[in-house]
Amino acid sequence: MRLKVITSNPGKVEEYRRSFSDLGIEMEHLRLPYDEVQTSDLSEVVSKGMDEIVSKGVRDFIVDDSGLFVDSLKGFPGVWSAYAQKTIGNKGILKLMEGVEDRGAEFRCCIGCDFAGERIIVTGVCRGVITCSEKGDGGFGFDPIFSEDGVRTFAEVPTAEKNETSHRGNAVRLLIEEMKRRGLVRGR
Ligand code: ITT
Repeated sequence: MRLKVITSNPGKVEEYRRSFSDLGIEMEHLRLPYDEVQTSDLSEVVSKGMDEIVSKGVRDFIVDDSGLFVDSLKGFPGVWSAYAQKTIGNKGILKLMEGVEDRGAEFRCCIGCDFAGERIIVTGVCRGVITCSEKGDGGFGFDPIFSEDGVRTFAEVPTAEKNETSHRGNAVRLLIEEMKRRGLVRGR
């Protein structure tokens, strides 16, 4: 069994490969641009994106829209995470948080999966804190400034360990549960 991961982000593909390897599902990276509608709802972005991809005749795929929501910044950068990452970057987020005591934040990941003609959309969340400096050189995006356990950032832990608690790992677990419930993959 094979699923295409439609993204411009190779870091996401690596995480999906790890998560799905136990189920014997192969992940193939496909760069296929699709419109990301402007909305405050990640699942709406995913759902509209899936319609567009299916209309191009592509099936059996995963799309993923994610974001970092910082409590003290009223949820910014949230749905503007990709833009914020490209413009102000991690240093810019740290600058906005200088002297801020409340470091709480959460990552959210919405996965849309088209498989065997069925559509599943799930969202995973991971709560943590924004660190005071960048740490680690693994992972991607906001990983060097986000810590789930308050000790190490996601850029300091191996991918398999990040998947155990991350927003994407949690979304994948929900997805696999639903795929099993619908009989799309085998397992209890
Ligand atoms: P695609 O839309 O092409 O899949 P993208 O990197 O633009 O790739 P998103 O819009 O979903 O992906 O992500 C918004 C931003 O959040 C982007 O800058 C990512 O690098 C970042 N991001 C997403 N998941 C992350 C994670 O697990 N760790 C750190 N940063 C993450």
